[in-house]
Amino acid sequence: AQDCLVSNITVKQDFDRMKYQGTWYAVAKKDPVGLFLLDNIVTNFKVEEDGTMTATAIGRVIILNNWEMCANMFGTFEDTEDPAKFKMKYWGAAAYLQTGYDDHWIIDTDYDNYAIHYSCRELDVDGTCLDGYSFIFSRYPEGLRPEDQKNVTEKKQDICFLGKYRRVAHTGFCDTA
Ligand code: DAO
Repeated sequence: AQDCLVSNITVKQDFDRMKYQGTWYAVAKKDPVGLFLLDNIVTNFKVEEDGTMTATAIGRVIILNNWEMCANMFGTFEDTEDPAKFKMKYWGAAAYLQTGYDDHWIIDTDYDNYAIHYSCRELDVDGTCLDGYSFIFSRYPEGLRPEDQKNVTEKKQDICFLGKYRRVAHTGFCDTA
């Protein structure tokens, strides 16, 4: 949407939550106000037996004045009339981690390589997004395939976040084992 109205943003057509399951590595992120997940962000989506989509996420965070840790986060997704637009309730494994209730839109994905997520937390009076965040996910921690980059850049522009992303590093900081 070149007018940047949130109501004009288009999402993935006929989003298939079954094919979206599994591991996604955040390779870039546009941060919201009150940034939480810093880097080493890995999510795992699942469809439960009743059809509900759920996710776990891990990532490096800094909480309570410079305490660096890996946050284990959980999310459950409420369906809306659009199959690619969800409401996400999220919380942490520990009480001092962030909780929230955000929009969770899948702007585009090919299920096998890349996904573009979008969440606007606060609408401006003119209908544009005043505070939002977005993850660019890849099935590979090394990043996007070169052939997916053009499309991802176009989608960043469509959601009016082009130029607002930072790279999300995967250094092994939150790797278990
Ligand atoms: O990092 O600044 C931020 C905002 C993101 C908050 C969302 C946290 C966790 C969500 C759980 C699962 C799915 C992606």
